[in-house]
Amino acid sequence: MSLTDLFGETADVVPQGVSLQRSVFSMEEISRQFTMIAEVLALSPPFRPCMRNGTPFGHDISNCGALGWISDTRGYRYSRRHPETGVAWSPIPAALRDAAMAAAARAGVADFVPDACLINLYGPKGRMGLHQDRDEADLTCPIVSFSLGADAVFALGGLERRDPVSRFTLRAGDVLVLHGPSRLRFHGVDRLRPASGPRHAILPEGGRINLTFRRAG
Ligand SMILES: O=C(O)CCC(=O)C(=O)O
Repeated sequence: MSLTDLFGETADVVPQGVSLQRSVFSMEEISRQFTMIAEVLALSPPFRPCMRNGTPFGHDISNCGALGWISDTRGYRYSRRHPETGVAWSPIPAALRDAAMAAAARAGVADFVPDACLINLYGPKGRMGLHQDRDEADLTCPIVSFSLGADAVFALGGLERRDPVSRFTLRAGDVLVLHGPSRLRFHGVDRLRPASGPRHAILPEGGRINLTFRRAG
């Protein structure tokens, strides 16, 4: 049985620790979120990270919050400063932080206070390989992820890379929380449906913005 089936109508059989919250944000709220993100990006401009072997990522990122996730030839890690400007990240806008805390609470996690928000800026051909989020100090804190812009085909696996992967669509306004026994599930983005979803000047050619809130420190 795939998560597409599971998430279709029968939310009671979604794996423990996976909370898919559909259409949490209206188009007006998404538009306000785009504005907040644009303000963050004016202070913490998008940059293209690379893997440890020097291969550049396929998309730009930035961050807000006390800590920001970066990747370069020294590996994956959190940093207090933008790797190119050397300036501290701007704070997580209060409305976004509150929305992330509310999403965690709906998933059953009452005390989540994010100190890091990774901003993934996918172009129309954006994707992200299957991976685990494990650079955070406390891996018991949830991951709260907002989808904005184009639809994405999201891949969710198990706790081992070789575990079966289920795929389902994340649309603008959807929120996904991974917590508890699902906190370390492998996950990734197979592809976008670039013609879908709301557009914004942040991504003039279309694409998707993902905000991933974490407790990093
Ligand atoms: O774009 C997404 O929905 C997933 C992002 C993600 O997995 C990550 O930033 O670690």
